[in-house]
Amino acid sequence: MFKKVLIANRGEIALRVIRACKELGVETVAVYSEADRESLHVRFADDDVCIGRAPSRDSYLNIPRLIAAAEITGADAIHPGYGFLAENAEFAEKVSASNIAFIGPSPDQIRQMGDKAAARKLAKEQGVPTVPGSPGPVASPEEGQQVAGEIGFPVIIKAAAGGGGKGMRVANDADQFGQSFTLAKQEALAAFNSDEVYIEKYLARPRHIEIQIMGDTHGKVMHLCERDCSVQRRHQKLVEEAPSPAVDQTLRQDIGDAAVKLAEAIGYVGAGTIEFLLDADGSFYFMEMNTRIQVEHPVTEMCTNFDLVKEQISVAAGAPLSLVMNGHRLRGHAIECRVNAEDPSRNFQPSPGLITAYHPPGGPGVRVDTHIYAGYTVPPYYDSLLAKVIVHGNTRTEALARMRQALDSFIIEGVTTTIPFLGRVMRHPDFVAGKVDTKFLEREPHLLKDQP
Ligand code: MV4
Repeated sequence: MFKKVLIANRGEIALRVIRACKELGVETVAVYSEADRESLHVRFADDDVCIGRAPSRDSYLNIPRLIAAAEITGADAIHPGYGFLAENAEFAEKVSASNIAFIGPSPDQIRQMGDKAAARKLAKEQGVPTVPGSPGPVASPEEGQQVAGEIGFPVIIKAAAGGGGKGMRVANDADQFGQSFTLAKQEALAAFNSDEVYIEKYLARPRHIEIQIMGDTHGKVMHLCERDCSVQRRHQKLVEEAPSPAVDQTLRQDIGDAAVKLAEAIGYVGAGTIEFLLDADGSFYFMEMNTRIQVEHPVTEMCTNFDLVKEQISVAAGAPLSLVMNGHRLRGHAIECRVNAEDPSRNFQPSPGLITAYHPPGGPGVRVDTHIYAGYTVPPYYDSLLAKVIVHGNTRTEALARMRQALDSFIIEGVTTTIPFLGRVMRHPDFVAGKVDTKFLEREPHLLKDQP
């Protein structure tokens, strides 16, 4: 096992990783920017290093400083968390080249899945269902028109280096295609420094279903059920749950097997997520793979009774997947709501500032992953996630009642939060019925307003 782990991150995920390390008896190093001096991750870690000014490119994204911080403090491993450098192959490479273990997959695995067109090709070769579309990147608008003509409109043009929705354009007909193609290429070049794009048939109202997988260095890969993340706004997930109300045991086995097959094909090591689109007729299609621990991992932890972050660390240290994990069984239902310092009625405008009062919800089956406290100032430089409320119940109905109760008794004053909005989502008949898709919030704009 490692002796000392440096956490190359901040906020709630830094605290989450520190907790896992403490349980494993591993020492921890926090890194922080000048804006994060008062942060709890600094207080809870055994050692801490200031790595630069507030903007992330000067601190949490500065590779040489992170590696220097690990060397100075004698850390033998780095956990990247999510966001920042978590899926940066060059970072993973430089960490390893400095004789420090990267807690995550190999640089090659990160690269293979970072190229979304290549990942799609690999999925297809492995017999994992993909949406009908171009076999690889599409070079010219003429070639694109031909592919679109074959699969039929509407089509979606996606950036090969993309993911998470950037550089994506829908074309409804042949007339629109040329412009959409050009715009997708421009957006892709600006965002990812690569204008490579590929084309898929556009599904109108899919659900977002993702499979949690975990692989070890001994060639074993397993999956830990799906998460349903269909409630999103502009590709930001707002609510996640496990298991999905739209997935039965047969479908779960089929999607899970597909995910494991793809991960095995690249000898995947560590925690990963394979994203699928689920169509109304029950067909599922590979979308992309994320090679990191995700924000929404706690819903999987709650319904499998299994610690994914501890497993990430022990697998990175060379341990085989634990027996506990192999014996895991689904129990009950878990839901997560992301609480952000944002104003839903003002286009989710960020609301940084001083937290003047704070009281978290509690009770059976209620978990709050957060880094905030009364007197903490939410800095304007980073994402606006304040807390994740995760509930577990024996049934989805029980979990839903727990979530409503938890949100209603969550006090955060001083900044505007998404708590009242989340409460309305938890009471919406379509959400209660489990009948949501990725267009849910577009159809229900009144949910964004306090006075409906
Ligand atoms: C799609 C799609 C419909 N058809 N692909 C959005 C994020 C990126 N990873 C892929 N995305 C989509 N790909 C086909 N062929 C619809 C989306 C999409 C979406 C997917 C998951 C969750 C929310 C979404 C919101 C809008 C569009």
